[in-house]
Amino acid sequence: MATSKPSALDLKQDLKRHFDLTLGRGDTNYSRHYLYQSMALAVRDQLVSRWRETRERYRREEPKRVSYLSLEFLMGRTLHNALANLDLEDQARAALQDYACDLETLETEELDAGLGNGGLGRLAACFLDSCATLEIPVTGYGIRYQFGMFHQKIVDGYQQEAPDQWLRDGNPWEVESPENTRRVPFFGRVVVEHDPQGRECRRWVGTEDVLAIPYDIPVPGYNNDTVNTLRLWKASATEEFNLGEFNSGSYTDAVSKKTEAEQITMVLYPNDASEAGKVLRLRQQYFLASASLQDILHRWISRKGHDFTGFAEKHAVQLNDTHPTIAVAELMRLLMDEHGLGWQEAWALTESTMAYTNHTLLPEALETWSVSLFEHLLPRLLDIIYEINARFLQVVAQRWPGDVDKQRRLSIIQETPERAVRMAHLAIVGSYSVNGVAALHTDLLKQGLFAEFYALWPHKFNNKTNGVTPRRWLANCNPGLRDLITETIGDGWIRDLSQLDQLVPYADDTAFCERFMDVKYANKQALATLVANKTGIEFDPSWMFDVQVKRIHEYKRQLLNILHVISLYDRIRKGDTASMTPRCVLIGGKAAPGYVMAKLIIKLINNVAHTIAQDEQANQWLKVAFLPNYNVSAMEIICPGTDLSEQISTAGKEASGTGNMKFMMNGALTIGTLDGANIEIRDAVGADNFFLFGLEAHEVAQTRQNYNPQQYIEADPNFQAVMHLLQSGHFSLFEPGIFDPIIAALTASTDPWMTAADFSDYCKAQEQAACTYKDKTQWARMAVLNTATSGRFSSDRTISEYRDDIWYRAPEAVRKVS
Ligand code: DL6
Repeated sequence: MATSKPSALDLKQDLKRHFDLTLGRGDTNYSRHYLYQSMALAVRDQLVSRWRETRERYRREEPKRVSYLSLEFLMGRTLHNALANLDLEDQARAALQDYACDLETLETEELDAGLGNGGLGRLAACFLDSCATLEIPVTGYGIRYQFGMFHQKIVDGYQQEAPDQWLRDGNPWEVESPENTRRVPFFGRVVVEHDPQGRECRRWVGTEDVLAIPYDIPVPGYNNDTVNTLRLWKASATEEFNLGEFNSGSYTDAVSKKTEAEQITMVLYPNDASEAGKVLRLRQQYFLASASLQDILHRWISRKGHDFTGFAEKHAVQLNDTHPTIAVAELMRLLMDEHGLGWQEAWALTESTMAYTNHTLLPEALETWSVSLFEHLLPRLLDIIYEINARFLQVVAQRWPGDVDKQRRLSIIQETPERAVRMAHLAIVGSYSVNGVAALHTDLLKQGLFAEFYALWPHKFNNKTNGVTPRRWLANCNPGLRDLITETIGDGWIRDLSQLDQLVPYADDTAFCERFMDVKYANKQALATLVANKTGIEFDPSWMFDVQVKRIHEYKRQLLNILHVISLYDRIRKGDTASMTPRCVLIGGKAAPGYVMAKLIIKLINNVAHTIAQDEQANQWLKVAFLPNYNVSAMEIICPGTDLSEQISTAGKEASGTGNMKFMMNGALTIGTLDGANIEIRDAVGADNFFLFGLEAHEVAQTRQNYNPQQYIEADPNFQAVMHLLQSGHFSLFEPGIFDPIIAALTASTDPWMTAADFSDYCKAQEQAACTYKDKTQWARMAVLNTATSGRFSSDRTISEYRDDIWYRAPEAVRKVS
């Protein structure tokens, strides 16, 4: 039965009750912060009954359940999304009337839930929205990091990191669920015993356990009554452990053990540069996998007992990258050691339950864990991995008899340079489905990184091109465009984004195009305000807004972008402005704290921006800003106000990209390489409406054989001028030589990112974009076409494909592939 919607008066009363009673605030103290908290609680009340009904429905109907295991969920803010999905925006505005505060202002009180690094974590958040909207019973399982993605400050052009205190004022969206606490073992040793039948069995003993306490966050679908759950685990020390230590008089040891246990969920992992960090990271991964699988099994056992027949028909576990892949071995352990199944039965069940998504082609991002670390931290899991590997290598030997090299390459255990567990291999061996996240990416996995696995099990491999939720990334963040689209084609597109194709004819409708660009102009004003507030740089909304926001990484080539900016600056200084289009360049993103080169690139961007800001002549044509602390909330202002979207990674390196899709939906044109989902974006919008440049993935590989960056510099006077400015210290007058490492990397024949190879072609494509921008009619047409053809990039489409091809694939097919 559908839950009734509250009136404005109901919501107002709930708001007041929470303000007065739950939070105990008085009439004279209408601080915005407490008002936000009260509104969040009032809206949560509305979610709670739907949430309970959804859980009851799932219990009654027993549909197949999907568990989405991810070390990252980059949720951003919740209030606006919840109001929009519940269709309560008008009621909330009315309820606020007495408090002299508008909804938009109130929403800025909420701190972003930044429990992710970038695309992978944000994808998980978009997927949760789509699953609830499509009414698929999916539970997200993750970690409740006390400190999420660090807060980035820019001081003298350098990135500085500060802790992200997102839980400082509590989190009104979460509900602690202590009755579902699970116990996760670590350390200890494995002993061999014999059961009454004399069969050998192995037991993990002497473990130091940590409690996993769940905090549940409701995930509402769009305008339906489904509310799914995101369950985040917090680590806590066990009571007995503390008592034991206290009784033996070791108060300080007890406290330090407690702190050690609780450190597991203290901080989102920023990089894996240090050994100490590695231990913590593996502990996080196992903690998440074990607690979540125990949760899933507990639900099964409480209904069906220890008969696991049909378990795989009722459960799928999607592994978001290799991070939670230890789940393959942990499910085996739980089924065998805790629930008495034999190896064959446990394995059949495991490999028809697990599905793995790969998100990267970068070899350095493929996780391995040293065997010695495993032995110390998770000895029983290592035991099981060895057994999985031994059985798997028999399959390899049968398929390729005598090919020892192949066995070595495919083995889950790598022997050199140190013995280590290859998590991607464990994921592929233990899963019935392996998918990439864009067509090119999946092809490259099949032809390159995982070619031998593909030869062995072609049926496991499939592509699921990423998508983003059109609620957050169009309807909610761009109300002007939402209203224009809805007025033109109705509001069906919010649930079915393919309907945007009805806008295609409007690309030739002058009045529509004018309104479309009026909305864009207003969004550019909002973006200019954000940039001015955060950086002091004034952007002119009538200029072209050229934007690159994403993690700072050499493969994403923010360096290429800033080299082009330097070339424009050089032209202005030389007076070559006759054909120039004024532009505002915005770059934003965080570098991993230990990634020295990425941090130096941020410094270069800031120094170039500063030099240009000081130059009156340059300022007539060019503004450059680096936006500090780029996050989800900032993107909600940035993507509606962007004209030109920079997607300029070295071809073959970006698995998919999702920012590219957000920009496209909001009517930005892309300048990009044939990489990741850019290829599919260009196919959808048409080559004429995309500014393409650069080497293709296969050309990158060929060019690398004999790469000579100097040759590209010498062939292009523009490039020479840029290098001259850089080398002369023009952007580092007070810190001579600081950019030498960048110059060295750019000019090295070993540069994996091939920046020099693409520079000239990139500048040509930029020139083409600048010329096109001058033709307002043409630009508007292309912008409308980008929005109109973006339907494919909805995460609803992506999730429908996961549902049909992976999660709800017929059980026979599942059995066949396993
Ligand atoms: O699939 C989501 C997202 C892709 O869009 C990006 O292209 C890809 O870089 C990112 N991958 C990761 C994983 N680790 N690394 N590197 O974040 O996934």
